[in-house]
Order: sequence, then structure tokens, then C-alpha cells
Amino acid sequence: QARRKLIAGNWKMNKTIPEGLALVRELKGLVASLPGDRVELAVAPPFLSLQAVAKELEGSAVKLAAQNCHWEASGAYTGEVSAQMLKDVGCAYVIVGHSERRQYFGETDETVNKRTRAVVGAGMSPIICVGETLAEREANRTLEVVERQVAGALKGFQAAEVAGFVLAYEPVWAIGTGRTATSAQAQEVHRALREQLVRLYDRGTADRVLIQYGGSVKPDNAAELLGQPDVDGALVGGASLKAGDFAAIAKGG
Ligand code: G2H
Repeated sequence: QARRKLIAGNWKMNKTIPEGLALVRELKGLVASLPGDRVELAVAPPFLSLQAVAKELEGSAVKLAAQNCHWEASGAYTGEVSAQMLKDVGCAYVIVGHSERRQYFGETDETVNKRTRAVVGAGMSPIICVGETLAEREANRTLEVVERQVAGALKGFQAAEVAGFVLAYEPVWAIGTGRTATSAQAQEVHRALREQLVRLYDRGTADRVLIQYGGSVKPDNAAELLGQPDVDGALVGGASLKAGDFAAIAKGG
């Protein structure tokens, strides 16, 4: 059975609550006819908008995702949000280890692993982001880097847990830059990650994990990327801020 595609919109630090509500209202109408068994949609608004967006999405097939979470269950961690809080508000997914968090907020493979543990413990699916910088690609270290990130994130997890995970390959040089990996470059990395999952677990598990591509996905490049055998969806930033573009990407898949 073919894997479903997961198209997730990472709003990053964009949209006030009213702006976010307007976006999902428009989006719901545009994607109502998509075949839900083949294409799943999710939006990841800022924490502050999650509750309002969750209410607006009631009765819709569009899922809710968060952009990050802390690994501890509760306590004196000023400014942080726990996985259980995100589950309670209605999140199905949590993005973990986005390159912007690795770059600006000190995220490491170890903290990605801890956050992933918290997400799974609260009954949600992680969307674990990995990707190489331009310097790493030019030094032919792409696969070494992404495989290290994946191994670090998955440390200690059993096959049955990992089968419900989502990985997102996001080459850092393609994020928000307008540069996109070619479909062949994406497929090469996605295939390598799938083979890594076979080595770490087994073929059945590897075949169930969704591997999204992210990095300047737009309506005009989505179909080509999503047409690759190991590209199981997209993590969309800038283009997810316009309902029309996001719906067009989802339809392209
Ligand atoms: C990559 C992506 C979303 P954009 O960060 O995670 O953003 O589509 O703007 O490159």
C-alpha cells in the first residue's frame, strides 16, 4: 500500500490570531475536496494561535501541528511549552529540530531526541527535521550529516514507535532562499534516509515512515518533488502563509 502524503504548513513566527483564523478559513474551503486517504494536511501556527486554530479546524480533516516543545513534562522552565499542553490543545504533530532552532536556539541532536521522546510520550507524532548546510553539501558530507541527525533523533526508539514518525529533509541552503533542491537531489537523500531506517530497524518500518521535503516548496515545484518515490510530502514555510499556494501544493501531490 502506498504511503499517504503529508503536506504541513510551518507558519514560523507569522500570523496574529485573527490573521491565522482567516488563513485556515480560506484553506478549509480550498482543500475540502482532497482525498483524505492519500493526502493529509496539517498547519503549524505559533503556540499562541493553536487553540483558536484548533477550534476553527473542528470538523475539518486538516490537522494541527506545533513548531516545537520542551522535553520536560512540567516545571520551572520559563517560556517553554510541554508536549502534554500541545496534545491537550489538539495537536497531532510537533515539528522537532527545525534548522532554525538548531541554528538560533542551540538545538542539538541530543535535545531533538529528548523532545521527540516527549512528543511520543504525549501521544503525538514528531516531524523531525534534518538537513545539511551549503558548506557541508559542498564538502560532500550531506549523507553523513543527515544520517547523524537521524540516528541522534531516533536513539532509544523501538521500531513500533518509529513507524509513526515523520522525517523532514530540509537542506539548510534551500530554506527561505528561493533555492530548491532538484527532485533528484531530494530523492537521493530521501532514499538514503529510508535505507538508513532499514539498517536501524527493518524494511517494514522504513516503508511506513513519511519523509517530507522542505525548503522553498512552491506551487510550481511541488508536483515534481512530490512525484519522487521517497518524497512523502512537504514541509512548507513561506508558501503556507497563502491559502491558495498551500492548497495548490497539496493538490500537486
Ligand atoms: C523550510 C520551510 C518550512 P520555506 O524551513 O519548514 O520553509 O518553505 O520558507 O523554505
